[in-house]
Amino acid sequence: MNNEAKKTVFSGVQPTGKITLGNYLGAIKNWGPLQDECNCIYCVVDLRSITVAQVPADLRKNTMELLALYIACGIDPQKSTLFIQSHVPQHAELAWALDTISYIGELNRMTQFKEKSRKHAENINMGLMNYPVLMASDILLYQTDLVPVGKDQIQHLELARNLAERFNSRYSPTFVVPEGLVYKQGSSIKSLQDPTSKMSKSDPNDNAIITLSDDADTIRRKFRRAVTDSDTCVRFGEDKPAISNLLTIYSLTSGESIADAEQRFAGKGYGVFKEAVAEAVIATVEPIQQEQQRLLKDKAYLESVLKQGADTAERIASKTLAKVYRKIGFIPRVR
Ligand code: AQP
Repeated sequence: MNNEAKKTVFSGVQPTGKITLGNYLGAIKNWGPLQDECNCIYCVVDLRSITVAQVPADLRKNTMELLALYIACGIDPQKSTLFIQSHVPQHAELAWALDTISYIGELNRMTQFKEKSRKHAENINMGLMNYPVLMASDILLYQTDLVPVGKDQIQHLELARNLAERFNSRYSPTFVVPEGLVYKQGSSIKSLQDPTSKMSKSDPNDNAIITLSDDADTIRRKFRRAVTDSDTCVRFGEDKPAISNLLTIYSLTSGESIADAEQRFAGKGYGVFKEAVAEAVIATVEPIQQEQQRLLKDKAYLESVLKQGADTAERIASKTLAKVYRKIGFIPRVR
């Protein structure tokens, strides 16, 4: 397929801490397989991360680790565009223009804004409220067709679609209206300590999350401590949120279907099942960790990926932004 006929895919993860199994199974794992049939653009979303206070040295470290992780998870810089959001200034510039067509009421209603405001009551900043507009800017700048996301981001994607349509109807067709790509399995991996809430990097309870940098013993210990449901049956179902979550994790990491796993663990009890989940996760993350560590030692290579990615991204982004500015009525700068 030539590049023109391919759909454009955009997605990203914030370098806000240790990347979780939720980020991996709900997002990054799905990115690699799209590379051959789509034009894929994957971003380390650092501008967004500062809506919650970050320690500068940690942010730098997390950003490079996340880039290396993308590649270790199978994103090939020769096939996909990989870059850091703050390297392409058009993201912030388009966000400003989109801000002027976003309503305070619609941003105020965002579930994640409400949740993060509760969690960070001491720092309810404008960026926290505005961040879905920045996310819309990320997506719309690349004339994105498809956005692979976990369930928690659907509401933000809906805003991106609304803003695209609003701008298109106020001026004239400018943006592609993006579609979400939410996978049936893994789009909402839950906390190991509370299966009613999602697994999140920023969860203060370390036992609630598996991170992609956890070693084998830590992973075994966390699954051993994972909460379970009241009976002892390994079965998927709405009445069994904890075991359903573990079954989903097992299925996505072992490749076995949930129905087969239910049969395999029938009558075996939770202990045996949890051990198997841990081993399947370890077998998935260990090769990724090794490759990530190898890449992190090759700073020159990572920098070359970033340079090439930012150049490609900026070329596309500046074209879209120029079009937006023209439609709004801004006078182009004379060069
Ligand atoms: N638990 C999850 N299950 C499935 N998908 C998930 N994602 C996040 N958590 C889960 C998906 O990962 C992508 C990147 O997310 P992000 O870093 O941009 O922000 P987030 O959704 O806020 O992720 P976290 O881990 O919860 O970060 P913090 O704690 O910093 O807020 C998205 O596609 C998301 O859907």
